[in-house]
Amino acid sequence: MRHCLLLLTLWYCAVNGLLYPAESETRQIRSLDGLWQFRLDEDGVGETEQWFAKPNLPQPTILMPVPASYNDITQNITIHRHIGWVWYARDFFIHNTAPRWVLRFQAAHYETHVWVNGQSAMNHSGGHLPFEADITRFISINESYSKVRAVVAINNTLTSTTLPPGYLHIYNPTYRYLETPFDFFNYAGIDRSVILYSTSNIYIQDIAIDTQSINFDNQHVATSAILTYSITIGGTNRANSLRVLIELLDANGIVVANNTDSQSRLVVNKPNLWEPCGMNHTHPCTEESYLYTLQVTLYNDASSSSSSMNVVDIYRISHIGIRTIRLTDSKFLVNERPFYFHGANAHEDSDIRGKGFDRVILTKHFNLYGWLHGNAFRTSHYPYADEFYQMADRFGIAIIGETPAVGLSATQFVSQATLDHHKQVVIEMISRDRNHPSVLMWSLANEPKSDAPSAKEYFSTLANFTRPLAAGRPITYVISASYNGDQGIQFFDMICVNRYFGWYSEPGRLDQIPWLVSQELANWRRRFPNKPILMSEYGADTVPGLHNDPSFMFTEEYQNDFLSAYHGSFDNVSSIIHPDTGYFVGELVWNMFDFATEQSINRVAGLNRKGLFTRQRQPKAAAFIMKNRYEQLELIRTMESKTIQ
Ligand code: BDP
Repeated sequence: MRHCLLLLTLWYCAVNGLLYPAESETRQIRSLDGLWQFRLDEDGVGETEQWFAKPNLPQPTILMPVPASYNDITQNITIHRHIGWVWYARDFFIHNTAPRWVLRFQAAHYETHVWVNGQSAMNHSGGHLPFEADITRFISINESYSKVRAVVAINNTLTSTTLPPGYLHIYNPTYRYLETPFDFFNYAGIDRSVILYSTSNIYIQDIAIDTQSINFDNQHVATSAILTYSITIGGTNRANSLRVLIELLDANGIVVANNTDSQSRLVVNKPNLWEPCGMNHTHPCTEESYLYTLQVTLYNDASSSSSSMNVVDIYRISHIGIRTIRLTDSKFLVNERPFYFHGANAHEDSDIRGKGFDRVILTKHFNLYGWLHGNAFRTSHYPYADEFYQMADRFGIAIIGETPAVGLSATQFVSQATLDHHKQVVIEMISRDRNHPSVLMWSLANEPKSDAPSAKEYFSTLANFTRPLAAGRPITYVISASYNGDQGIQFFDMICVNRYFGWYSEPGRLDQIPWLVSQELANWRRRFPNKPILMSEYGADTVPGLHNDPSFMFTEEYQNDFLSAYHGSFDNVSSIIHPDTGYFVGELVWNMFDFATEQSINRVAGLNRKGLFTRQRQPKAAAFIMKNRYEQLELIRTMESKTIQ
């Protein structure tokens, strides 16, 4: 993927959306998660010594669970803070029951090289996004089975052109320290699942869907919707006589629309719409959203016979939501109704696993979201595992999908290599996530130094590049610069600002917060009267169990008072409380959970403690304050003017 020529990337990589591996009548799936052989390569000699070609990695090796970040699995500080190459290896068998086998990594951080049976199979640069390769050529297809050895080398060193960037310092003579200009620990390794799946020789390679057209009657009931779609077929020996059938199934499995063109439209009468939970008159955040399934069947003859004998491939997307998105100068409309984002951002982060994907953590995350009545979060500060988006589709949680471009400074804005890589990541992220109804907006960066003069051209170029790919979503980036200093947001659709009044500025001065927040929002509004505004981060570090009355910084009382101090100013300009004059479309607390960072004098025991919940997912007092607020926000009917107590 990384080596796509840039001129070709728009076409080549955009069509290779890397469909989520799904089992079907024609596809087998096999998890390669489990314990792999693992070792550090502190001298960086593994590739020269061809460790990939040996039957075992050189000793000493240890067992490493996949998926997981390797950093916190042992008691060894050297592994915890290792910088450079590590190696993973495992053997497995492929039974010769399909003509094509694909090895897929849901993500690995950061630079990854993969060998299969001693031969180079794929390289990928960047964490947080999947990559895969057809490995059929490395296995013996004439036998009934093949023994396969997969060897993976991963380097977590960040540079000025990686996303996120990092800066390696080497002190006398070989002490290595990686400076990371962002506030989360640089966890590394095979942190998402490894999957082996099969397809036929000719196969459904990509599906792109757009549900941006719905007709409403005068009671605002949807009378019909148009889904446009495009199917890409992969494989070399293409027969001329391929035929494709696209069917949309409702939640009961009944076909409600179909088509036989590979690029066309489906018309759905009286559609059930997807909406974020708690929005207007729809389901509360504890109930599921309405989802359709798109079923694509590829036949190997042009006759109209749909016999299963002729089926070459079947792929289903089971999270199709019908909804529209539109921005006005003061509102974020979903299905032509004002939507107000409320919730807490998070990190992929938990005890022991680091950034390792874990279904227990995932499910707890969404259960807590339902409990909290949150209806939105940003995938700060990188694309999350696919499964988060699938759950968000299901429970009606809105997602702002973010690239890993956190910590960009003037150095990056003048680097063509950074811009090229940023574009590549945008393509990979949008190709992977565009079919999720929950994704309502793309954030292309977090807190870049956007008041640097060179930010103007960088973000203008990036916005122009992204807009045609954005699949109907608005684009933004998240700002820490001042309203009059920022150079780049003029090229984007929405203003998302992070502010820490009463914490990083005016520490301890809770009484100043309401005025500062109101001023801040009004200033942005004056400069950009045509763009809705959202507060994408606000929060205070809180040590659970620490109390002081009157409230002092770091206590649970302070977190309560701090968050509450922002809310009156939000409500004064809220687009749902004041439908005629409001322009403020959402509030996202920083953070849902305490999370790991580098050790520093600001981070007690290496944690950012701004969570509403601890890292073990237990509530601090502020979680109850926020639950109460979100329950009340959920009750607001947009046509009525209300204030929140
Ligand atoms: C914000 C950053 C976020 C940090 C947060 C903090 O966007 O990544 O974790 O500050 O310091 O500026 O808590």
